[in-house]
Amino acid sequence: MIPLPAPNGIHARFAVLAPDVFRLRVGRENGPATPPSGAVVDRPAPEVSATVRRSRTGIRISTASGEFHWNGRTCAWELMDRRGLVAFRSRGGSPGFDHEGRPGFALELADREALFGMGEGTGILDRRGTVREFWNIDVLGHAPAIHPALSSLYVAIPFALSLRDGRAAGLFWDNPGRQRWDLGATDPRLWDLRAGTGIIDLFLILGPTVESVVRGYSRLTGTMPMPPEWALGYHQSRYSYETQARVEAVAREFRRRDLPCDALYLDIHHMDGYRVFTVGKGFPDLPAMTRRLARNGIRTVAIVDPGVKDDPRFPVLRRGRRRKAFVEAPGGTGDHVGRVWPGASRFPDFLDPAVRTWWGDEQRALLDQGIDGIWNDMNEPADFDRPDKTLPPEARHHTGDGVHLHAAVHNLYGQAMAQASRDGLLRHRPGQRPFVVTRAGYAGIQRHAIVWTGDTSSHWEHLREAVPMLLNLSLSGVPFCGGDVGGFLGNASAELFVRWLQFAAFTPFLRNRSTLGARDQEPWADGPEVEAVARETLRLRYQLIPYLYGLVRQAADTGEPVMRPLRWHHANDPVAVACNTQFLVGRDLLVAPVLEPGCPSRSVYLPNDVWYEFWTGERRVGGRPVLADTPLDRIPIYVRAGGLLPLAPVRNSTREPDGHTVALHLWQGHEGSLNRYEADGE
Ligand code: NBV
Repeated sequence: MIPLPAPNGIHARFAVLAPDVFRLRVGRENGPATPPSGAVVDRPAPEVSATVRRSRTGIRISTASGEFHWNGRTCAWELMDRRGLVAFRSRGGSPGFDHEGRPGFALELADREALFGMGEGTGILDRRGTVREFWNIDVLGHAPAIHPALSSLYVAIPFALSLRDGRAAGLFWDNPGRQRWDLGATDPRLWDLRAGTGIIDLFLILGPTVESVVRGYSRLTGTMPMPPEWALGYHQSRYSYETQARVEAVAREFRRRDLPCDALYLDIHHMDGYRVFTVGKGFPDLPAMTRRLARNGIRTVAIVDPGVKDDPRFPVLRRGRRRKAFVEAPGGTGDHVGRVWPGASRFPDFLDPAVRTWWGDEQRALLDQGIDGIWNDMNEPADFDRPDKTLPPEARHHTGDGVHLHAAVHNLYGQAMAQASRDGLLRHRPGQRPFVVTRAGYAGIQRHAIVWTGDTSSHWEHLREAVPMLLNLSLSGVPFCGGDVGGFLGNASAELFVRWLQFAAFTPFLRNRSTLGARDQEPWADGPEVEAVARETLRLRYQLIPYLYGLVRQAADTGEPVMRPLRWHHANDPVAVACNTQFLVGRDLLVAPVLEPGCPSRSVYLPNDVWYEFWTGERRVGGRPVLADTPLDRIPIYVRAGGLLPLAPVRNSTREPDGHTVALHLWQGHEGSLNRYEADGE
């Protein structure tokens, strides 16, 4: 790294990681460092040529793609692209440290600059004008309707994609402690970034396109591994299918009604008194159940929560204690004992690589009974008894590189748990792609798990918010994401359920879910009319799997997400930038879900191109809104002229092999291309 001149007491360095990717590190001389987060995947840096010029006041470092200026007296800095246009410019005496040594800095916001990404969050696509905290929390029913000032959810990804005058740039502050970004909420011209601990460690990416920034960020933090193909199927879950008999009855119903379904989920009631990795009396023969489901093409996924019941007779607890596997209480006075579903519980210290291995091996108890995938919940981690609902800030983690206090590494806990789950599956199911779903995560979570967006409520507002939420997650390096169909808490009306399912059919992770005490929400629960619409929707989803699978392959190769904001492919269309209610699936499919009750039609903005209405084949010239009819069985979808859609034939619900026929639908236009990917699915 290149040392930067700095005032006394400040230690600043800069690195050129690629002509358009830079790293700026600013700490206090002898101050505590940020614990390594593991977010940035180490790759041998290619030889990058940069010119360094020093002056009396500072330093200029330039590459073929941009130039960085640093003032050694004030620590002011700016990053410009190759045309000399500013991507980021600091404001005031920043970066710096407050009187308690907490790092922070501020950036100027340009007129009409928009800010995207930042992982999971409520609100609209452009986050400018809001406050975002990065601090994973367990929050029930997450939307402004319930929490007007909600600024944190389960996943923290301190990465923003800024868009000014059509030019994109990215900023990632790698610090897994608490961060607070005021994105022009207090002063509309200022983006203020503060952290509770650690140092300033920024990764800066020059675009100029949204695509190049997301690819650059994905190179830094890694791309998702290929999931098994069944991850793209329809999944059914509820809190809880409490007995084996009920699970088997649900599976039979799917097959009897010829409805596709690839996975059923076991929520916490499958355990013996919520003891992790155990199976309770309600499931007298789990291996026989998973075998029967498998014969019908249905996988079984089990929930795994981190809290280990503090029961001295519980073998998992005993083995964990023998290994000193649990997070320590403040001051190192024994293990921290908190309270989650099992009652008093200890928390595995997933930041310790040896604990991750142990946990991954404990998973064998489930795998041996035919469980196909792992679903990590409560891994923020949630701790019911504490006022802040998580581990004490001074609880102690033993990481690979020493002891760290919880406050400094909080956002890594869920990520490390997902890593333990995935690595364990890789070890114990060699040759099969692991299937792991997580609720919590940090930058880079895509390397370990699929992200689902937690406990929404069955409200129209939450359906509406799901569109920008999944798009921003997708822009934050997490292409494989989805939310509970129908919303989790409360009862979805039949109409809300249908509209949610129609939307989710175009999101990578498609799982229907409802909560304890809510009414049934399987596709047949609302009678034959809704069941028929659900069947058609699911069949369309299964027809699209070859297209989606190709997009997932692309995401695994480059980080380009499956779901993309209109802006992604229509950079010069000013209306497309701000669109919160539509999205693209790949380049060729535009989806305009119905997000309001009782709507016989909705307005759809077609970006500047030529489009075909999917259902009727009608040709439409874009650059203007059109009115789409939206009877209950219709979701407006458009295909770009030149689009190539590989569609699987409508298969029966067990997805039996059909000779691998795929029909290629060509939508007449100037040019098109297709990434076609096939594998055995495993
Ligand atoms: O395990 C129970 C639920 C689960 O169904 C849900 O998906 C999680 O997000 N879990 C939260 C615990 C709390 C439910 C009120």
